[in-house]
Amino acid sequence: MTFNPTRRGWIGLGLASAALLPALRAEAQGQTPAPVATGPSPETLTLINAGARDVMDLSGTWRWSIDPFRDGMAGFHGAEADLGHRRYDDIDVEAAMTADPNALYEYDMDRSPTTTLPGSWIAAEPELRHYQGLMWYRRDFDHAPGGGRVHLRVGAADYQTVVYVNGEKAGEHEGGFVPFAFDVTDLLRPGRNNVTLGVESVRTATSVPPPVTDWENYAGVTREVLLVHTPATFIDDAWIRLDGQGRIVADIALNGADRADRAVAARLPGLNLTLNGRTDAEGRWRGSVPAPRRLALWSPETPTLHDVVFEAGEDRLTDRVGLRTIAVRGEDILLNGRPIFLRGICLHEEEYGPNPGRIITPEAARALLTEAKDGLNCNFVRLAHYPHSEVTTRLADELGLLVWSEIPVYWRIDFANMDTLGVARRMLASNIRRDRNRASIAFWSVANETPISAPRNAFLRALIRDVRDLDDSRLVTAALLTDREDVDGRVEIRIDDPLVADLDVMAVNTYGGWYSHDRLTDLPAMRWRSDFSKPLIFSEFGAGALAGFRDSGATRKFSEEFQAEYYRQTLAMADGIPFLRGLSPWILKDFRAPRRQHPVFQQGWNRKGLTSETGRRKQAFAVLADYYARRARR
Ligand code: GCB
Repeated sequence: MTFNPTRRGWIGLGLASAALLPALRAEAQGQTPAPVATGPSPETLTLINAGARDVMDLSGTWRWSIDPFRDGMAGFHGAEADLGHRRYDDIDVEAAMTADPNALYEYDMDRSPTTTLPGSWIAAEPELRHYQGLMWYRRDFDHAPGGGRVHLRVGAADYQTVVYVNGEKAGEHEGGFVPFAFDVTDLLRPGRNNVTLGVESVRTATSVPPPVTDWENYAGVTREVLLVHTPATFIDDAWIRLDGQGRIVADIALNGADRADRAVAARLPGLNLTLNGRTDAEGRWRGSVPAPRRLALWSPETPTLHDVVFEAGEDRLTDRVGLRTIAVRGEDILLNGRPIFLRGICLHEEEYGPNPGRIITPEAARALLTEAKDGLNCNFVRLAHYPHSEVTTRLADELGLLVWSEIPVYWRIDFANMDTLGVARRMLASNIRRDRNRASIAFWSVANETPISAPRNAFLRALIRDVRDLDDSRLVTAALLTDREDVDGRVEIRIDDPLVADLDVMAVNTYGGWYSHDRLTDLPAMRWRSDFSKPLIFSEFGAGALAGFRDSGATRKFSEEFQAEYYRQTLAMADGIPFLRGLSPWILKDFRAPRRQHPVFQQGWNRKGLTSETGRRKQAFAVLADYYARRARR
């Protein structure tokens, strides 16, 4: 994996002498910009539930230095970065320049301005609002060597990150929404240490997600950075769940030199249950026991969580988990064996407020999820279009909301590119490993609105196979595109994507009456047909409205009345689809979307929220809340 900032060569032109121009142009045209970091990505650790360990939270004040020309990554003619620009060096720049008057440094991390992490830079300073490129972050911390190992874990950084500790490279990572961790034990020294993160936010045609999306690219470090202490051999991954045969099944994977043939256990003290055994040569173990007869199952109505303790030698990891089953029978989705209708809503990872920075504190997540659960009467949320914070998925467990979790395989991914597939697979695996213990997660989705083609089908099938290998206790889905035809003067919408054969549940996004010229009153008469006998979810439908813009006739797009009427008619259409088993309309709250630039109605926001960005409810909010209240009583 390499950084691949597409415009690097052109940026370099501004700095180059005339003699260098042809070479730079060739580089820019040859599509092989100098890598920011080279070599294969070291295996990142899972470090499941790292927050429950002995950690030093590095959230708070960091120094930062903008690097729009990426001089800290490479010299302007493509070779190694010059000494004077290498933000990651373990050096006191001021002392070096004082000691040697000939020395030239054009940065000084110790004297750079400060910012607060986690949080995207776009919300931190007005002049960074539209900056996409490279940013360096640096902070010091104290370390007292003890036994065991120390790992540096980044909750999420958008989009590619290179990590240095005391000037030595610890690792690099691509993908903005999943955690990664590197063992930094051998890079630490007693006393003062420093960590430097280089975060590149630009995405290319081969990235996941691609550069063009309908949401804000929240550049920077958006989740917490932790130093995690573990014993020398430790529990890297642990997973417990209820299977379809009434057994509680646990998996443990150890990391470290002594991982083979080690005694391990998973205890559920509240249930008086212990599962134990010994790891195999790779440090893995799986065990199972019959579930107790009167096991309190997790559901949206009764989100019961049980304490669990995983043990391996001196390592001990605690969690709280729900136990439940989710399955499909014919056109029904069964939760704990009973058919369920999903009363959902979509969410982006964006907190309420006029200037969100993707800072999902427990309070921010609670404000969003309680509005879904208590305000709208939801039992389900679709966390679009990428893995959201663990804070959110843990809160969904606690509040009782089923979750659709997805990776950003969105619109125009480079489906023929094996590197792109590699990025998507790693992101999917990280997301699943991070959240397999969350009872709330019912669906892993592998794609959103991806046009059918042979490479796309192969790409998505590889992802579906991965999901099934990694987690057999949940359903696989994808938000698909549909075909539409006029049959005897009536609109017929067909779901005939060949991928449905590989999915447990089919899902479609539908915007008739908003993006199409259909009259809203014609929506209920539309007929939905599928070649497959599977449950269907409306994974999106929605219409824009600017909070406070009114039109009593309900004919003007962007009026609250139009949006409310759109909801009434679309819900009437939904009621007529016999195999529909759930809805997650688009979307809880207005969200930042740079492609939405109507100067009066949008101003850079997608206005399909049922509330404004600050949480003001629009008329359609009550339409959906009432509909769900009635549905819940059926
Ligand atoms: C969609 C996309 C979503 C967009 C939405 C819209 O189908 O999946 O990301 O934001 O439509 O508002 O157009």
